[in-house]
Amino acid sequence: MKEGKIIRLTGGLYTVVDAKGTCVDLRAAGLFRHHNESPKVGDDVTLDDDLIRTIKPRRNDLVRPAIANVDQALLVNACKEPEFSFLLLDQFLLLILSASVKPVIVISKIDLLTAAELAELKRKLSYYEPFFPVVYVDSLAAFGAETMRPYLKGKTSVLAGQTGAGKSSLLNAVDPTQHRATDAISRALGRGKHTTRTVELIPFGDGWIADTPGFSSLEFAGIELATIQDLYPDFTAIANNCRFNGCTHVHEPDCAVKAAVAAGTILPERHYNYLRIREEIKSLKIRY
Ligand SMILES: Nc1nc2c(ncn2[C@@H]2O[C@H](COP(=O)(O)OP(=O)(O)OP(=O)(O)O)[C@@H](O)[C@H]2O)c(=O)[nH]1
Ligand SMILES: [Mg+2]
Ligand SMILES: [Zn+2]
Repeated sequence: MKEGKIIRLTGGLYTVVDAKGTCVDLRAAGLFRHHNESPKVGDDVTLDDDLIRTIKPRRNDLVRPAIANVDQALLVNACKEPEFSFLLLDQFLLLILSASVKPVIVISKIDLLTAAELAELKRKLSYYEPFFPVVYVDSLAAFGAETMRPYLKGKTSVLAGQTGAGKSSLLNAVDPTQHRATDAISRALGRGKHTTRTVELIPFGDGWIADTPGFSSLEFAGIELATIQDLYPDFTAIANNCRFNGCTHVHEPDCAVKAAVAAGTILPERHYNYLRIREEIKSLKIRY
């Protein structure tokens, strides 16, 4: 049995690359459908001449973007166009961490802010830096491509973010041999479509980068409310000082996290958005 890695999926056809770099386009064996699973981009698979036969166990498995076996997700958030949002950033971090994938926060389009606006954004985002890498890029001037490179070396990275955030532009900046299609956000949204339509792994040095379609909303279905406080490293760093084990930092007395919010050592928006996300997950549960 031959082995390979799925790097693209278009119209039910998988592109699989073997260790020598040879690509073949194949369908998946019917067996998968009976087991209610399907191969996805990033999967290591066995294949014969006609079909993908088995999927090797996944290290991790993201639903959106749909990809398996990545080392890290580059969470691309524009400073502007689309407008930067701390709520979106926190939702995004939670989703990636719940899939056990390491996030890298990428702030794109920094050329669209004045020096004062950028300084203010950096000041606020410095809160995240002890817990996650934060990188600033201007992909059009290829500034930031150099800052990105050390993070990409030898890794499989997936670009994730809103449509128009600048994912494909960033890929073009770090790898000038790439000419991924990009489009102005107003036009992309006006068409009601994403510029990038499929998830695709692109070889980069001795690693890979996946370009993906942007999202216009995030889904929390499948996330366990009871465990989300453990996915906030800034909260867990002090949660052992909460009075109760398993404190959710919502209504419990003598909560160290709420005390830190009041004292300003935890960013108040971070806790406020945490409460909003909890409500969102709760309302999902009721519907099911
Ligand atoms: N000013 C500025 N514009 C940028 C930058 N990066 C991307 N853009 C522009 O933003 C628009 C969207 O960029 P894309 O790279 O297509 O965005 P995307 O995230 O790949 O979008 P989807 O494929 O739809 O998910 C394009 O018009 C880009 O030229 C940047 O650093 N600065
Ligand atoms: Mg794109
Ligand atoms: Zn607490």
